[in-house]
Amino acid sequence: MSDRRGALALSLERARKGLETVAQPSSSVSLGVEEAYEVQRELLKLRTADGEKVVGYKMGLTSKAKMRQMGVDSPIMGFLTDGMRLDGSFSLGRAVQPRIEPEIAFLVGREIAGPLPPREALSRCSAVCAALEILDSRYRDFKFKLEDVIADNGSGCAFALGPWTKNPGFEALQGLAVTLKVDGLAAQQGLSDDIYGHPAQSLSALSALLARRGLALPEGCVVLAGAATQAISLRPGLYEGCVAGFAPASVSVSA
Ligand code: 0L1
Ligand code: MG
Repeated sequence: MSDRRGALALSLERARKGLETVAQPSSSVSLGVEEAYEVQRELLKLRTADGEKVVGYKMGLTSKAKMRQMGVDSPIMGFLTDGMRLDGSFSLGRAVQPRIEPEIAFLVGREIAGPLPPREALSRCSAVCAALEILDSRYRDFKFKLEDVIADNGSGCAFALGPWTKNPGFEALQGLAVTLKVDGLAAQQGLSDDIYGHPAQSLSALSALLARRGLALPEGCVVLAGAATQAISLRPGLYEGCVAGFAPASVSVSA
């Protein structure tokens, strides 16, 4: 591990724990995407040394709008730990500038050692559910370049899952309405196709990103496929991530 990667990971982890923001690495060094993923890996080492366990992966920048904004044409990945999983509630005191977005999640039923095409990757998932992701950038004003946000684990903070439903297959996951509700009212609306064309396409891209680093998705692993709408700022209230045909994921947010 280079001192630089370790130092960047440590400053991001201290910022997360101390609820502070730090300067974007790109403001002083040129990292590049691969080195940014190495910083992310160092960050994960710090989290696992603290007792957290990896339970899955998240895909980010999966919508055309977010990709255009960042000037990229493919999504990014980050890790999910057991410490990030919510059991129905979230306190705003856990984050600096949290945002929330509705997603679709997969449960891997048989190892996905990529790169696998979308239908094949999806066929290895035993279950699907509606999900919510809470983002929290460790950079001031949520401003970053691509390598900054990769190093910062794709702004990952927390996630909530709805009840798992047996994987209904590729066609059944196409064109589904995805809604973010706040206190029962629709705040954002999109389609499952807004997740990189199809959520299974995002799963396939994740399998390729991991394979490039010698990693696979093990049985039991959770995958957040990506957001179908913009993320909105988090305030106290009841949030529901709804996907047509699935039971919602919900989180009650307190001050
Ligand atoms: O999950 C995501 O799409 C987040 C990717 C990073 C960019 C952001 O924080 O919006
Ligand atoms: Mg997300």
